[in-house]
Amino acid sequence: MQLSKVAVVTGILVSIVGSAHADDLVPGWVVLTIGRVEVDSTDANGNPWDKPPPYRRGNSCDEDCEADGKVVGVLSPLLGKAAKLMCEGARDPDACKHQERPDLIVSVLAGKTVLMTPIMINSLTATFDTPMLVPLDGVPPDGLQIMVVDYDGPRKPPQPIGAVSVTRQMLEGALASGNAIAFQHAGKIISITMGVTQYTSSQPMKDLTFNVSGPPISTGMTAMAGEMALVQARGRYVVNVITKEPIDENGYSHGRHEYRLDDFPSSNQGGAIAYVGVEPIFVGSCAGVVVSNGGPVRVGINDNAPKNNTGTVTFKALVKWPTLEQWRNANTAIACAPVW
Ligand SMILES: [Ca+2]
Ligand SMILES: [Ca+2]
Repeated sequence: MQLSKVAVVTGILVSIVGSAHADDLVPGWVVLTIGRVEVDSTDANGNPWDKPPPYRRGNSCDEDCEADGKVVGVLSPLLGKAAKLMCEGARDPDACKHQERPDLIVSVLAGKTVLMTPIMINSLTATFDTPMLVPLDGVPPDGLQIMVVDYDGPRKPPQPIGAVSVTRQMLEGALASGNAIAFQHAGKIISITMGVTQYTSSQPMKDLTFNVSGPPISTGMTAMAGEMALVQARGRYVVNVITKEPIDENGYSHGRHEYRLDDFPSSNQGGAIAYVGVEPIFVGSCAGVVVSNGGPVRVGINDNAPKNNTGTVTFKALVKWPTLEQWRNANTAIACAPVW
């Protein structure tokens, strides 16, 4: 997802240097770890989660190739036929072997904030062990909504399997007792467990130099869902070997589209970028975001043919806990000021 909106943070620009810290126990913030999930093999109507072949392709087990063909076929019957054949041809024979097994994602919802696990393909049971950062003050009165869904591909709404509510009292009780929070039989969820631990932040700020002639590189840091990733960049380099036009970390808007990374089609070519897991973040001089999907933090520039580029970008990256207001606007760009 491209971040376009900037959160209205009350007058304070976030900066990395001002937020650097050592090992910290952060009172009022807990880590909710989604553990083991088991679900029924049929939906509420007694049907399998996914349709049988040929309604499938790639990792999207519920794709309807007939419908794809008909949609495109409105423009031209020949194109419609081609679209249907392409859809069927793209099928991965193993991706959807088991139509009774859903493709599981667990989402944690609080107001506008959505935190998510990775996907577990073709699973009636799955152990996620996905940590998520939750502020006790951010838990709505009726609790966090924990939703288990079957992911049916990017063009369909996720198919609900079941949902449970986790209240602040449950989180505090689990934290005090050390016992997992467990639910049985909620919708088509057979069971779901989650652990609660105190949040401690212990990742120091990372400084690194990126050579612009390579693909994105790891920073060695990992952000969990609900944590804030802050990245700033500075550099002067060349990505166009013909014109040799020097650019900086903001890239250039007249750069050619075909040289941009697939994940940054509308961001300046050559600009500094970052990924948290699979989540793309355009950095430019500085960017901050509370992430929905956790994962390793990588940095690079928006260029899919970097081999002949020359120069370097200096990055600073920090993963920490956000403010309550920032957490409540997860996945919205946070105004960020570079300090060198
Ligand atoms: Ca489905
Ligand atoms: Ca599915």
